[in-house]
Amino acid sequence: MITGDPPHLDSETLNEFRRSGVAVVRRAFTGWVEPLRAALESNLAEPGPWATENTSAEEPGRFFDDYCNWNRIPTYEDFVRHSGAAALAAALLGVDRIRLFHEHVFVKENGTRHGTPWHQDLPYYCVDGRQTVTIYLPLDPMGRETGVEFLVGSHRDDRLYRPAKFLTGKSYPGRTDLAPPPSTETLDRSRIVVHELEPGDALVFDFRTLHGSPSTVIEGRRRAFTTRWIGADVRYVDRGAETSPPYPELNGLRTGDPLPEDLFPFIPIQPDRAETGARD
Ligand SMILES: O=C(O)CCC(=O)C(=O)O
Repeated sequence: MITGDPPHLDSETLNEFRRSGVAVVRRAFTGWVEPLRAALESNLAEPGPWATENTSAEEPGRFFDDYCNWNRIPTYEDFVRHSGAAALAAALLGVDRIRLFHEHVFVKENGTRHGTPWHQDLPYYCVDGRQTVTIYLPLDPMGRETGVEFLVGSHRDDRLYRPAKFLTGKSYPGRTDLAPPPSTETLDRSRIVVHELEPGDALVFDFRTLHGSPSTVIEGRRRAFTTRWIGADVRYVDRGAETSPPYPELNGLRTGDPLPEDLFPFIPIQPDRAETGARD
């Protein structure tokens, strides 16, 4: 197990996260890059039940994503419990108690030009609430051409867009309650930000922040390990349609119900140097 100080969150980064809905904590998890790369190889060798992958002969390269494997891949669980990610998430949200929603990995191999559609994470999920943050940990360098783009401040725009499948770009069935997301062409370019990232940096963003990535050809590999974190205000929501992750175990819950702790554990927060404060 890797130990060490939890990542330091300075007040500038915290304010940036609150204002923009996205920020970067540099070199937050550098010591975890090699162990997570190795764990991801085992995940690729043995995908979970929800993994998706492009198999179309017309599309070059390989796009792979998978989630909800943290309790079967020991390094993923170690990261969740012992990396200080929980403390970082709690500090970003200004909460005392933090729980894991799930982890999610993305792999684009050499030659892939599979973009990620503009989306917010929240409408994919069977949860709702304001205390949400993803910690996105690149396992390869990510330049501006291949990085994740964000619409700054969109977490505060008070609108959610219809989710689309990452693999096909097609809308989730039955989600006519929401309008389709805007395209790059229709977005206000002055609000788009993309951060260059090194392996081990932590890109942190709100589940409501609009983001996507371009279909630039990948040179080498582009791997990322993400963990999604939620505070106590986050509850189950019945979206009346397929969600991602699907969580069939939650069938029977009703909107507003608390989430079961065995699936979404509270993670004890280690003493931390982060500067925290109540979230507005
Ligand atoms: O890596 C990407 O291109 C997309 C990642 C993403 O959409 C996410 O983590 O929510």
